[in-house]
Amino acid sequence: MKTDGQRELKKQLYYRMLLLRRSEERIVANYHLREMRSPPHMYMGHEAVAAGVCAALRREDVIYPYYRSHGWYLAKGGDLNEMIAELHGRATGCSRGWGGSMHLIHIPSGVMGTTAIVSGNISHAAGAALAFRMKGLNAISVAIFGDGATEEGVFHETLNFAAVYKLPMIFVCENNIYATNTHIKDRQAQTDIFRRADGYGMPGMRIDGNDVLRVYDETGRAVERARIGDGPTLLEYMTYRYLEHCGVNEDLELGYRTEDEVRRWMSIDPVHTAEKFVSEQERKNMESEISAKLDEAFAFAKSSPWPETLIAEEAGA
Ligand SMILES: Cc1ncc(C[n+]2csc(CCOP(=O)(O)OP(=O)(O)O)c2C)c(N)n1
Ligand SMILES: [Mg+2]
Repeated sequence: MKTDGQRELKKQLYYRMLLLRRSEERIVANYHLREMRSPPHMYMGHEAVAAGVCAALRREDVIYPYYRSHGWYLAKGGDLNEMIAELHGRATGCSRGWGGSMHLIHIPSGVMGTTAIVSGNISHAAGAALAFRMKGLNAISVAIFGDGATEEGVFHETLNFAAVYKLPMIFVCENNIYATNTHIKDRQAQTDIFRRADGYGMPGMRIDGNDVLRVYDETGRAVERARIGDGPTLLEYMTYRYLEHCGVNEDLELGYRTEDEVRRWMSIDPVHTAEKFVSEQERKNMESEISAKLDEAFAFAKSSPWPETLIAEEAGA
């Protein structure tokens, strides 16, 4: 029974990661058509973090991701059609076509809105956690951010506040070593982000963010602590971004990282590593299901109307 449950979990985790990866690949493949005009911060390489964290959450739990957001939106259960329509600036998009890639939202599945303001979402997540406490709800809130965000004041203030009030929340840092094109060693004298937790009186740990089962397990423990009233945890997931900081291209020509480094991370690719969780037939079925969903989402986006105000403006109204 337990083994069946484990296998089902692994299948679900793999499916989730595959959906994220294939969605990103489709966005990359179509971007040159210039029909998606919103600058995308691609998630490729990070998939195990969003998939593992979101699998450990309930639907009523909420997430506050940052602008590298496609993976988080989809992993928590956001609507694919609405995301692709949003990237195309259409009225059927999750932000009615006005927000684009950095402003995804899907309240029914607990995606409370993504933001371009580095660290801006962290205090919002604490606000939600405080509201859950005040209303006597059992839900938890998750703040999601990059390594660069930990250099902002609001990160530190929110850790302190959340620890003092033992808020039902989790701090998830995706440490991909770079903030835009600057290495963490050129930005922080002490680069163990998880150690900041100790200074504020909460547990903190660094975890392999490319190992989806470990992500799921460690998040699960933090969720449990938050849910029973033991307060927040800082989880630092080590992972790597494959494409340029913003956009759909590779960026080796910029010279801030080496081909060797990129190759090393790709050799422990989270999606590829988890292929063994499913049979060949299951993988093929998942591939065709996802491909069909993406065909539908792009067709939906392209046939959707523009936001009305834009049409009115074009007509000179
Ligand atoms: C408050 C604020 N300061 C600066 C920026 C410009 N900016 C956008 S992304 C970024 C780097 C953030 O890096 P990190 O938090 O590591 O996330 P990553 O992009 O690596 O996922 C910066 C400085 C911003 N959007 N908001
Ligand atoms: Mg980073």
